[in-house]
Order: sequence, then structure tokens, then C-alpha cells
Amino acid sequence: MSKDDGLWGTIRTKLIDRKQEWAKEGRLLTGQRGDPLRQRLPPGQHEVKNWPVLDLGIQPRIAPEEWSLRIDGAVAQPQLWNWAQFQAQPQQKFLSDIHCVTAWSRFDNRWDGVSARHLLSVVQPLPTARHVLLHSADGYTTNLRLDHFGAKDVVLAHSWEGSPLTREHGGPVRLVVPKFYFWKSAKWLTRIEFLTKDAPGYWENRGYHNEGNPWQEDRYDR
Ligand SMILES: Nc1nc2c(c(=O)[nH]1)N[C@H]1C(S)=C(S)[C@@H](COP(=O)(O)O)O[C@H]1N2
Ligand SMILES: [Mo]
Repeated sequence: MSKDDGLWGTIRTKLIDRKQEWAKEGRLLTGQRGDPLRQRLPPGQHEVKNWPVLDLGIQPRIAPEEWSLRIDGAVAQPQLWNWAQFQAQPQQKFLSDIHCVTAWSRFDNRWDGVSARHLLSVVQPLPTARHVLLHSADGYTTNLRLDHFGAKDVVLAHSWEGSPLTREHGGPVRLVVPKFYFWKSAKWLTRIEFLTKDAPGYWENRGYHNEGNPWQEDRYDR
């Protein structure tokens, strides 16, 4: 990620610096544990009705016809899906809550897309595969354990509330990983790399937790 010159570059750098400061200070930590069976909001979170936009400030403009997804690494059947091939995969509907580490949560988001489970059945991870690294068109990366990626609520989403995902929310395709803080849900997804060893991504390399379970307040690496 290169730092731009100019005002927007300065603003972006400040936002990123502030999130790194939060990690150092342990901002927002309540020290409580939440129980998803008894409460809707994880500890330290509040509900919002809007949908805030958060990213590194680069919002790639990708037309569906230009988009492709590479799925490679420790898999028996690597794939390179263009838009038509992605749309030809079985489509499913999902309903889930969003929990962002900056403390907002948004309930009942309806997604359409291809399930991670279906993708796994196509690419067939090798027995040695344990992790995935998600790569995005803005240079962002984030990592997940293979079993977390394969949870039944994980979706490669192209639509939200019945309409195509907008550019600022990661269209044409983003990942949605409901059981973890939203930084694991990579926008503008372009590559899923299967790995035998873990490889931390953008925020995981900048003081954020490796797994990010909101019910355990796994905000920071500390
Ligand atoms: N490609 C990419 N994906 C990303 C990010 C990013 O900067 N680039 N930011 C993450 C963070 S920190 C959050 S909170 C969510 C925000 O998604 P939203 O803008 O749709 O709310 O996207 C995540 N996925
Ligand atoms: Mo975030």
C-alpha cells in the first residue's frame, strides 16, 4: 500500500494511524465476554441502522466483465472464475449481522452469492491446507483459518438487500464472514490463496487480533 501525496493521502494516513493507535491503547475493550445465544450485541458494540463505509481509502472501480477471482495455492483444482463462471455457481441467500471492530454492529443483512462451502467442494483443498489468505484489488489482505472460512454462513457476496453490492461496499464481489469482526470480510475480492501455514494480513500485521471473534472481544493482538 503506497502512501499518496496530497490531502486525501494525508487524511487516509491519519485514519490508518488512528486505527493502529487504537490497537496500541486497547481502545473499546470492556473485559466482558458475550454469549451469542443470550444477546444480540457483542460486548462494546452498539447498533447502527445505516451502513458505514470503512477501507484504506482506495475504492477500485471494477466492472463485472473485468472482474475475475483466482483460487489457488494448496488445492487440487485451482480455479480462475470470470463473472459468468462465478454466476454459474450455485447461488444462495444468507442473513447475518455485521460487527465492525470500530464498535458498530448492523443486524439482519441479506446477502446473495456463492457459499464458501461450495467453493471448497470445487477446489478441493489439499490435506495440508490449513489457512486462507484473501487478496483484494486495493492491495488489502486478511487471513482466516480454513475451518473458519468453511463455516456455513460464509459467502462470496455479489448482492446486499436484493441489489448489486455498490463499489464502496466492495462490489462486484466481497467476502462476508459473520462470526468475525468485519475486517475479515474482504471487499473487492480477487484472489483466495490456500496455505499450509498462517500468513497475517493488513490489519493483523498492524496490531489487530489474528482471529477477531467479537464475542470474545478479540479486537487486538495483546
Ligand atoms: N479490500 C478491502 N476490504 C476490506 C477493507 C479494506 O480496506 N479493503 N476494510 C475492512 C474493514 S476494516 C471493514 S470494517 C469492512 C468495512 O466494510 P464496509 O465498508 O462495506 O462497511 O471492510 C473490510 N474489508
Ligand atoms: Mo473495520
